[in-house]
Amino acid sequence: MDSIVNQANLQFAEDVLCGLSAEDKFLLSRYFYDTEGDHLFQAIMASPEYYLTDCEHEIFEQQGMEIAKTISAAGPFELEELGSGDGLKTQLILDALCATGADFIYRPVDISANSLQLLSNRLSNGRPWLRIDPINGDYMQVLASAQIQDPASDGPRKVIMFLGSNLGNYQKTQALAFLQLIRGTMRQNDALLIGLDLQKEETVIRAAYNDAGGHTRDFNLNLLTRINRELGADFDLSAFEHAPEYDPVSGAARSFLKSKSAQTVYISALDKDFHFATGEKIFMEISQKYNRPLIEKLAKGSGFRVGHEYFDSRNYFTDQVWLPK
Ligand code: AVI
Repeated sequence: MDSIVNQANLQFAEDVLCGLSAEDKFLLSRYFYDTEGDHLFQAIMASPEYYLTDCEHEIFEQQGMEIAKTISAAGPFELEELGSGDGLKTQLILDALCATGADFIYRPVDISANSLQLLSNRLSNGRPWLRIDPINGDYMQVLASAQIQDPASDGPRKVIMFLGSNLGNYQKTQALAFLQLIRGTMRQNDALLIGLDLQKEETVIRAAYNDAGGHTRDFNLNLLTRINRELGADFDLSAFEHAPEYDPVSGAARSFLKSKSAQTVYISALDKDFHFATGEKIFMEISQKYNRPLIEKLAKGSGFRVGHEYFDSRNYFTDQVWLPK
């Protein structure tokens, strides 16, 4: 590989090589989130079609007190949030926990040190009671490491939060493995608060991943821009179109970029050409939508039982408290 690849983007280069060399081309959605990708995701969340954020916000606004009572009933705890993001929803839970007199420390885990700093500042402002202890790192690695206490220790009880239907961005087997990893760090009195997007009318889901403002399209294309910039590629963005799909049988919403013509893209960091046929697709992201049997299967398969379920007024989204079986 060319000298353009430094330590930081070696993994990126390897993943792009692997994805674009596959028979069915793919890129990993975790690479969406560079600075521009973060901005575009904010724009998606603010778009009228992207109902997920509003639904979860409504659940926390309307039922935050009940959720707070449920998760704090078993005594003092650490609240560990995986992929904390901008914290707009989290603050509703934190305030509800404070109102119920819960004894807890908030530990947001995020890959971006900058986001964590902003989050800490925002949440601390006006909340002198909040004890916050951020953990900077990839949450997979953090979970696997000792930073989050191991189940054999006798540290404080913990509640892990994984919101926003982020689980849906994992393929089924990966999602199960991830939940098993979480379960492996937990003891009997711990709990998982998880947000999951539900299967619903097709048109609603299709619109959420194909907003009229074009933010989701730009979010996908931005990954090609990132490859151009960081790996010295010559993707012509105008030669690809955003082509989302939804399969109501499996509940999988998938995003693809489709090549508008037969073309060749050169990536200098890999010193390699990649050929695209007319209509050939690059699989970009899965956003799994759930139903009760799927949820039960995931919970059971990873050693949990569904303890409490909360829904928004349209039954589009659910936040659930899962307990170790
Ligand atoms: C972060 N994740 C839950 C979003 C989703 O809905 O799958 C990412 C996203 N991709 C396109 N729009 C939103």
